[in-house]
Amino acid sequence: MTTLRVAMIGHGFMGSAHSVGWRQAPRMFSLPADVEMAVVVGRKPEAAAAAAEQWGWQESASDWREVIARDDIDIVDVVTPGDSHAEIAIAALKAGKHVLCEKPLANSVAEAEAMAQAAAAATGVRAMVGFTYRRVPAVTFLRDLIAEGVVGEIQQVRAAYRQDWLVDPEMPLAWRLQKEHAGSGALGDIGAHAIDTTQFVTGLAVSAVSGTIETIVKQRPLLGEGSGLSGTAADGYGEVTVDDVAIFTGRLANGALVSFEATRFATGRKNQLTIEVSGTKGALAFDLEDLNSLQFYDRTAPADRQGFTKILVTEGVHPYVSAWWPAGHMLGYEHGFSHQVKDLIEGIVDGTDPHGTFAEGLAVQRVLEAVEVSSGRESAWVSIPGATP
Ligand code: SOE
Repeated sequence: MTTLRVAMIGHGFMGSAHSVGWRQAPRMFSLPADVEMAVVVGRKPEAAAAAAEQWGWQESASDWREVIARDDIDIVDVVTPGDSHAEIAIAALKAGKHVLCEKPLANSVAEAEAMAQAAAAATGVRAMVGFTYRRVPAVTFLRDLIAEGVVGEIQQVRAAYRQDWLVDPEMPLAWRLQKEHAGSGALGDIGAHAIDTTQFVTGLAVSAVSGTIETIVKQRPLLGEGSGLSGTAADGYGEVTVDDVAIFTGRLANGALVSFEATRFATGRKNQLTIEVSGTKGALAFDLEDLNSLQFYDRTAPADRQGFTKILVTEGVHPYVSAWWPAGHMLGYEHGFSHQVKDLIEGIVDGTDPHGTFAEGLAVQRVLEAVEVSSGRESAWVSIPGATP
């Protein structure tokens, strides 16, 4: 059997989640290749060495260019902040490596276009963007049910990704709050998931948007220790240069409307991605805070038996589930990362692109940019006489 050796560039929160995927997938699924966690790369040698030790990477390194040039590396997994995705992913593709890149694909449409072109030009090489929630069994199953026609013609969608970690004004200015590193704020970080999940489950592209993005807390303490979502504050304040909240309307290719929301200010909502797809024959709803189930409403059921019912997506017949525990045993946040690895390894061995292609990442990037353009236009707002502040 072939052995595929992986280099992971970056080792923050997403690096930990991806490491769990690389470690678990070969143990839980019968993969068509052996996978070796070869090297983890980070700018600070000590921190990279600690990540290697914690997750079981064979070695650590500090120069991603040197690692990409190595002949004994087959797959490059990019889990750095968005500002380096394009440079690393394109270099890896040109070096003939398969690439898994965290979402959003890039920080701009121009970068995402270059990445999609590099992926298309790289023969015999697979490229995948890490829209992990596609591979939560309930989300994959929701997609399958829609494709089977259980909701009929899609007439309306509601998609929201809501967190509350920025409600505290003393939460420090981590890279996710700086445009030069993150590209955008709630919009790109979590709105990208809401957009991608909508396009994935409906099979329909978002063709137009109209919306508003807003920064609620405009200055925050500078970051001291740590990074990402769990840093501590240092002395002094700095400017938040990305949005905290994005609320927008989208139109799907079939004409249906979508209400989108992406926020880090939904007090009490910790990590809630919800989607509800309403159609002529029924409706399906998913909530990440209850990720082992779906809600299904069947309009064709007898009138005296109608109402949303809960489907437990925990059985061997459901996507990905049979590889894990006996039926009925729950899965969690981290399992999607193993499913992503499984599909990528199968795609590499079969020579087919697993879904979540760079072209799909580019499509999401175009929607993100369109929301920002729309938000900059005052004409999106029509004032109500007598109610204007
Ligand atoms: C932080 O907002 C974050 O970790 C996102 O970056 C992830 O994509 C999402 O899975 C959870 O929240």
